[in-house]
Formats: sequence, C-alpha cells, structure tokens
Amino acid sequence: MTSRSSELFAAAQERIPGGVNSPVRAFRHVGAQPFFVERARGAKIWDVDGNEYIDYIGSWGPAILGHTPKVIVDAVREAAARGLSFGIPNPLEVEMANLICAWMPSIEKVRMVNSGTEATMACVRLARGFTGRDKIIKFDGCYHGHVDALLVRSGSGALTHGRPDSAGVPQAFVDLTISLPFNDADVVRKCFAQNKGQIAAIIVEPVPANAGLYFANHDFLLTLREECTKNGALLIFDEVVTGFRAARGGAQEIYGVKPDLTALGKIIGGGLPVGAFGGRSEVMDQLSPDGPVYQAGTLSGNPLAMTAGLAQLHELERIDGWKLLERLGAHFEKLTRDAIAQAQIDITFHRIGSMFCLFFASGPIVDLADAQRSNLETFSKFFRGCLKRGVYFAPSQFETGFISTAHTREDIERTGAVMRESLSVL
Ligand code: KE4
Repeated sequence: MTSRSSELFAAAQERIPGGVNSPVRAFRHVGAQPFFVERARGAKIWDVDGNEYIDYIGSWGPAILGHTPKVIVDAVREAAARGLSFGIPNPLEVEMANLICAWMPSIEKVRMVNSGTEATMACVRLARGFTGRDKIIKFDGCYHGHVDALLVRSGSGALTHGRPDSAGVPQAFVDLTISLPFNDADVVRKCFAQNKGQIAAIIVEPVPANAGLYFANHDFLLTLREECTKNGALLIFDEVVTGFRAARGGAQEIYGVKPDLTALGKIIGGGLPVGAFGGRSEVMDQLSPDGPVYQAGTLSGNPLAMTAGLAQLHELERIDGWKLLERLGAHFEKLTRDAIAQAQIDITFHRIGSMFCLFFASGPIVDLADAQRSNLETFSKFFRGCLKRGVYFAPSQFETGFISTAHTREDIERTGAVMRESLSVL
C-alpha cells in the first residue's frame, strides 16, 4: 500500500526541487523516503500515516522545550491578534535585544534577522567593513548557512550530499575564503603569517555540529582569540546551534572565550523564522543607518518571532532548562553507551548537554577528516532500524541530535531499547 507520505513526496517532487524545501530533509543517503509530518507535541511527532516517533531533531534545534509548548502557543496566539508584522519598531525588539545582551555579555549591541544564514552573512560583511580587509578563515566541515562566501568545504547538507563547495559560487568569492582543518592551531598561525594584514575575521562553530558533533581541543578556541587580537582580525562565533542551548550563555560561556561577533538563530525564535547577530558596540555601530555597512530585512524583529522566542527563553530560565537538559543528556548517554558496548561495533559517541552524535567509526574524532571515516552504510541501517521502531534521529551521519526538556525518562528508556535492538541486527 502506498503510504500517504509516499503520495505526498511524489507530488512534492513535481513542484519542489528534490521534494524538499531544505536538502537535509531529503533522506537521500539513508535509503529511505522522507515522511511527512502531520502534527507534533512535546517530544513526539506523528506522520500523515499516523506513525508516532520520539523526535531527536526538534526542527534542527529550535524546539528546545519540545514541540508546541503551551507557553509559546498561547503567547503567539495572543500576539497574532495584535498584528502579524509591522515593519515599524516594536517593544518586543527592545526586550529581545536586552535579553540577548544580558545573557551573552560579549554582545553589547544586536540586530535581529530572519535566519542563521542571514546572521552569519551579516557578520562576515560587518567584519570586512570594520577591518577594511577581505579574507575570511573558516574550518572544514563547519556550516554557517548557505552564504556564498562560506559554502567552502562546508558541513550539514552540503557535506551529506557530497558537495561541500557549491556550484554557482564565483571562484572570486571563494578565493577570499580560506578553509582550514579544525583543531590545528599551528595551521591557523601560519595562515595569519602568510596573509599579513589581509584576514578580516575567523568564523567558527565553537562546537562544530554540522559534520556530526565534535569538540575543540583544550586551547584551540583561545588560540583563535589570541591570533585574531594579535593580527587585528575579528573572531566570529557561529552560535546558531549552541546559543542558549549548550548553556544559558552559549558555548562562549562554557569555554570562557569572548568573540567580537556572535551569530544566533533557532532557539531565539521559538520555532518561528529568526536569526540575530551582535557583538562589540564599536563594531556594530558600523551598521547602517549609523555606519557604512548595509544590512536590512523586512521581517527582522517580527513581533510573532520575538514573542515566540522570548516566551521560550523566559520559560527555559524559569525551569532552569539547562540543568534538566544535562540530567536528561547524561541518562541518554548512559543508555547509549550501554547499547554500544553490547553491540561490539566501532561507534564513537559524543555529547555536550542536550546535543549528541553517534559516529559509526573508531575514535578519536576531532575534525572533518575523522568524521568522514564513518561507515555511512552501517549508519543508514541504524537510522532506518530506529525509525522503524519509532525513534527519529538525524537522517545524516553529518548532523547532530537534540534532546528537549519535553523528553521524559520513559522516552529515553524507550530510545535506549530501540538503539540496542537496532544495533543488534546490523
Ligand atoms: P539557517 O539559515 O538554516 O536558519 O541557519 C544556518 C546555520 C548557521 N550556522 C549553523 C551552525 C547552523 O547549524 C545552521 C543551520 N543548521 C542546519 C542543520 N545542521 C539547518 C537545517 C537545514 O539546513 O535545513
């Protein structure tokens, strides 16, 4: 029997490239077809054929409280009645700016945008405008949205679909982008020495989450800070994923490294389209209308996205969500490691708070090259086995899983059992 999802996917492919509005949803390399979601609540999603899944993607990060939290839905319903979009300053923008600056002290001024891509794109343009330099350093496997200049050896869907660089990006654009191996401080130092006075900024995911999940070695981020300061370049932290998830103050709070600019997204919109970028006032003051660097957006600071984001952030703080997420994450880790131990398969498990990844490869895994040692065939079988048993993990080895405050101990116990069963039949 053709499922409703299959019918919808066939129809979608007629009018939407690849049948999806974002490549990571395509299930292209996990030997399955995407299901279509009917509804979601808490940690659960239901597809159009009535199948229920425990969701470990949470819309790729925004759903940190789980799906349809009452506090967000009620707030958005009430705000919608007052207006969907104004294109005029509204009080919520001031409240959001104050909260972001209070929770992330490296941010003295902030501007709202509508996606993480816009946030990183604006950071790069602002860094170039502030320094008067053109070259940007990024790291192999890090993904910063589909910005022309940053689609160089990038992660996430670009990596999954085998095109870490993208067609359509002029060579001249990428000649100004230098992509280096993550975690290699010496290569960074050499790069600055070889490009004296030409590097505008380093942009980095302080916790890379788009080639699977791995971590900076002990002093790598500190080295980036020191090299940028020494060479007059700006340090940009892409915290679109880690912002307000890894800790209340993001990865910069955990590592104690202060970037000049930070890109944000996902959680601060509570599920509605959002992004933000901010940092030192002297840098941010270069932005139009005060300064010469132009950046704009019709829906920036949209009252519904601000309402949803503020409701989510305030609720996270009210319940001390980060403590709960660490407790849930630790329980998830114990059950996962038990399942891995029983399976006798090379799997490297990484977790930070509510973010996790199972690499189907032996460790250590500290950069893209290591991540690419993963056995994608075995990963795909594991993914399909879990999906069949009602657990939805990221449909790519090169993504990160997310636990929400809505996941219960029972959900995690169930997931542990599903992982054991799925690993045992590989
Ligand atoms: P968006 O433009 O998709 O809102 O954000 C881009 C972005 C920027 N920086 C980081 C560190 C990111 O992870 C992202 C987007 N993340 C992917 C998942 N790895 C979004 C999912 C998708 O592309 O559909």
